[in-house]
Amino acid sequence: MTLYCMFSGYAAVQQDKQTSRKVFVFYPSNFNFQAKQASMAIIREPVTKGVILEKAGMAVHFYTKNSKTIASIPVEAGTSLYGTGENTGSLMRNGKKVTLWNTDNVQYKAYNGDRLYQSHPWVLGVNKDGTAFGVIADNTWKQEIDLTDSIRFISEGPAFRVIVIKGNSPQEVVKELATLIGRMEMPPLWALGFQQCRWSYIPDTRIKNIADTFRLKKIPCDVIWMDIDYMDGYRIFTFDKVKMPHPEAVNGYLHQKGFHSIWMIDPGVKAEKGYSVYDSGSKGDNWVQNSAHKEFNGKVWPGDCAFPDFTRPETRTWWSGLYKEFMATGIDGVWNDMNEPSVFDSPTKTMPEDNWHRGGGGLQAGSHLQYHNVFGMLMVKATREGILKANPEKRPFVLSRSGFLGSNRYAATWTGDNSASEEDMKLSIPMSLNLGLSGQAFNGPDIGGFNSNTTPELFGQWISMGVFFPFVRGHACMGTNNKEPWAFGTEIENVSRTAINRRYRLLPYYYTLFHESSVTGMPVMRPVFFADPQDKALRTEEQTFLVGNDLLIIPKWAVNPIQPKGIWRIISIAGENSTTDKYQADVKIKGGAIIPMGNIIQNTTQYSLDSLTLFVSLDQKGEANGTLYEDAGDGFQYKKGEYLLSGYHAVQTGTTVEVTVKAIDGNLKPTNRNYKICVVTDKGTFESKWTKGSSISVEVKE
Ligand code: MIG
Repeated sequence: MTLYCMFSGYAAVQQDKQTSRKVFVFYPSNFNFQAKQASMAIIREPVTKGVILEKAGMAVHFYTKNSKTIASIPVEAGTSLYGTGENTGSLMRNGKKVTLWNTDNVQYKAYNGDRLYQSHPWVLGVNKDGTAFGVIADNTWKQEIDLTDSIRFISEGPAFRVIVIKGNSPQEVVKELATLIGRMEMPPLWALGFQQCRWSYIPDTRIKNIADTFRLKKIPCDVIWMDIDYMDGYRIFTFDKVKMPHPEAVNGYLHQKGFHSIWMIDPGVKAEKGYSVYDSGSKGDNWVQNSAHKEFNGKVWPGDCAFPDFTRPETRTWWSGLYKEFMATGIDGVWNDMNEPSVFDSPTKTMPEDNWHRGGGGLQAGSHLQYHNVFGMLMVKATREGILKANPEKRPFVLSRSGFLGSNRYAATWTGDNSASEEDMKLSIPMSLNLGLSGQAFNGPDIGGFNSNTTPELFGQWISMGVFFPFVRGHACMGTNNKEPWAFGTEIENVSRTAINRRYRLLPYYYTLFHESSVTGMPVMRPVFFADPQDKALRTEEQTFLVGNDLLIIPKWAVNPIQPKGIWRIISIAGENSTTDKYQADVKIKGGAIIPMGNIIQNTTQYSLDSLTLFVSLDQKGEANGTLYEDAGDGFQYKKGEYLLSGYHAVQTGTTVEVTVKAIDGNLKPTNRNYKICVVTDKGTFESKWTKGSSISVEVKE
């Protein structure tokens, strides 16, 4: 590795021969290589070859000021900045300041909403000409990202390295980010369905009633969530004897009706001798310590709690082990909440900064100031390992509230405690987009809004666009009105059913996108400027969004959204006519795209590709292309080749449109399925008959 001095730092560069992506690593001159420990964000170290730094065309200035360590990257005028993780505010981040200090920010109100549950020391930049770059500040300490006139990372820790990615497009840069920090693992198919939550469905009879109502009303749903009140006095890994006497019976009931169940586990362990989790945790010396190196206690739901020191490998192993019996009750997924960690009786609402983590396995011992931001990520890493060990044949599903750059490797996320307001509904689009641009593809908001009562109008609007996010869950705070799809009267019940049906019909497309994301790191939900990074008019568009490359979602409330150039045609997915509907979002398909759609089903246990509809929208040349990924929907056989990637190609000849199907990759044999093609043209939609075989055609003539 050859190092060249520039300003106060050094850099080395990695170039990927296949693509135009390049990675530059900048070390400040006072970087302590001896103390260097494994990066928490990066799991694949860039291979630095040594290239003359001037070619980076970019400088990183390192300096200290007011005892803070700063890395500053100048930004050319006209550059659009994104990323910075979970944010309120606009999609484009220019001019913003964000604090990276994971915070239980009820209602996004404290600190002007610029300090939320997650930390991503990452900025994506799109240059004037549509080429792009990204910057990682590779440290976990409390820090600020200041984008008021350049990109500045202002950290409370020691000198840190900066990694710069350059690429021909923002897509290239986001993919390279995922190469460095890791991609999400393929989730189980059921996690892509509609999910219903409330704080809390209790007692157990209420859970059954909610599940029954979904089936009775024919509103598709895949998951029911168990919030904190199922526990015995908020003791994690226990069940209340009166309100939840038979968890295995509840899970059995849900399974039999085609639901999966997700149950909450918080990090705080009630500090009470005789409680088995506390006893076994104490025996293994597993707790975070205070500055005097004694067990730290802080109040959360159960009262005084001890907190596992997830920086210790032994503690993570102990924590993983707790899931064995828990999962054996038939639990399908785990929700880790409060893992910033949130602490009620502390002025900072979290642990003191001088609390002590002991590390191990390549991690130094260090203060909470150093490890606070990765507490949640290390927790869900251990949770994921635990549930995988408990059910080795199943793909784990973990939802985490807190996170750090790279926590997408272990868990999906939601955007925390939003409110039932139009503002928060609209905000959910740029929030989810920036999370996706920061490596966290599997995310979404509480649909309907968590805090305060939701009006029928708001719910109707929210569900109509919320079903197109990667993670689709309705949730409600204790004490608020009922927020199930049927709780707002018949009109909104029907609106919800149609919206959710649209999601279920699109599952083959979503599953294909999740597969793509797990392979390349591309987000599932994408900003509109991805359609044309050179079109500056699209850079601030945040009322609408893309799903993959080929669907454009336009909520009913969007006012003069800016649409990418080219052909975009409205489609009807589940019988709706969005052009006249008061609620259903317009869904436009790109010219040149083929979208595979399934039938309306009530949950993913009914998922079948035996009859598949291909929505075709021809480009100017009269052609279109699409793909479909399929596998068992759960388990790991796909890693051994048990999957099938199919390609669809459409051509118009005269007034005939013909689609041919071919297998592209994977060992699964294509089934002899029924296809219908549905060609969307400017003159209307033309449907073929159901046809078997690998060639389907239809006449497109009135
Ligand atoms: O202090 O478990 O964000 O989704 O319903 C509140 C109860 C604790 C916060 C989560 C919310 C959840 C609630 N939790």
